[in-house]
Amino acid sequence: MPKTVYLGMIGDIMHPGLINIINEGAKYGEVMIGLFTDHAIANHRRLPYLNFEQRRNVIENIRGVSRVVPQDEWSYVENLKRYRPDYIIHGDDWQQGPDRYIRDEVFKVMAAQGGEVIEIPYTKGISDSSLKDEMTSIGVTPQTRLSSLRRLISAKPVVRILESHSGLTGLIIEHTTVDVDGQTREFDGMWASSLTDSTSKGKPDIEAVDLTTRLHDLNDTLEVTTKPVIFDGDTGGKVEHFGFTVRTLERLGISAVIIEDKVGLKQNSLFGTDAVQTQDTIEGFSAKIRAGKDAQITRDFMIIARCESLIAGKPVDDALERCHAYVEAGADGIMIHSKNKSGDDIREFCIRFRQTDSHTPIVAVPTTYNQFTEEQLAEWGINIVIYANHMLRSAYPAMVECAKSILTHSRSLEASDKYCMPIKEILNLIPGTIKK
Ligand code: SPV
Ligand code: MG
Repeated sequence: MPKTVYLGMIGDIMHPGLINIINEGAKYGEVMIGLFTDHAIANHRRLPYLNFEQRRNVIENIRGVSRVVPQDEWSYVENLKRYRPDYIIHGDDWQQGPDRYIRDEVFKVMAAQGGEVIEIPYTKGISDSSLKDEMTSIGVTPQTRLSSLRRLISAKPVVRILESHSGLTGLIIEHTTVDVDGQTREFDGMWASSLTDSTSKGKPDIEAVDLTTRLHDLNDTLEVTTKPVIFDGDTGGKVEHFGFTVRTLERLGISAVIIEDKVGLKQNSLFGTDAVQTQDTIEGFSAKIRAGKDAQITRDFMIIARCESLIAGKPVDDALERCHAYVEAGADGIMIHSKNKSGDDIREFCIRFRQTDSHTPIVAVPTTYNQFTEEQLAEWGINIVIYANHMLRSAYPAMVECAKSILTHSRSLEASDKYCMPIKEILNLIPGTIKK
């Protein structure tokens, strides 16, 4: 019986370091690749450019690989117990950094099963993630970006989206990471908010900034980012126009549009019943959803129906009736909105919605009920959490304070020290800035 050698990998981008480790493994026996699924990767790294089947197809055809099996967790334990390999091979880079605990687990399981761990020197300067950084700087195709939202929804317990209204906020969302409990966290994508698109132009959020203008500006964000975008489509306009909107968004590589079931002059939902919030009929809004679905070209684009019943002061029953009807009409997801601070109405809605619909993605915008964590919202059945306006709301007070400080002191010394980033930092902020 030939010995088996287990090698876990993401296998997104082939490079000499991976070929080296496969060749090293083949010296000990038949190499079994534990290929990480999107689910295994989603909470630890960015999703691979290639999906699982594409990666499997590439890896299976590499000389020295005998078998490819899915590894569905970041931890190796389950697969090592299932396949009981004689060896596991890994680069020695896991001795340091957040994945150290993974190594400890592997040593324990292999020792218990009478197997052996082989560590080989890490190929310096080349890794999947450093190559990915390079690729990020090259960009992304519209189709890859578009389809990434659906992949994220199926791979992650909750997809985390932050509002962007400029290339700069797009860059913040693209690159900001924090380490929490050994895991790297980042945002999964961007929300093109009608509120912040309008506000950043000094205009009210009443569909006064037209689609062409918003898309023109969104292009700045698309040029410097690779993550998926969910577009706030307001009411979606007239039924006859909505199909054109869908096609335009698809062409740009936008992953989803959210349209709300309101008619007449749209006013921001967070006014609640202080403003006139008139909802469309179920039939009328369903016809708009159908018109969008009929116009759609790709399989991956999502039309998400936003229900404003709770905003308009109606009961959860009304929201449930509408959302089920919208799904029936073809909506790929629903967004339930509320300005209630307790979150009780959203929680009740989600739990009751999930009793009869276990799979349609639910989107929530917890602006007022912001005491709940993403994990708690996911427990209610929510799949996508949108932080809908926080980039603009945090920047504005800082700018006002800076302006006041300059006026007060008749100079910028105080403002620079207190409210401004160093000049050196802003000069180096944007990738591609050339230094002499
Ligand atoms: C937006 O961000 O424009 C939204 C969400 O539509 S809300 O402002 O809460 O209505
Ligand atoms: Mg809006």
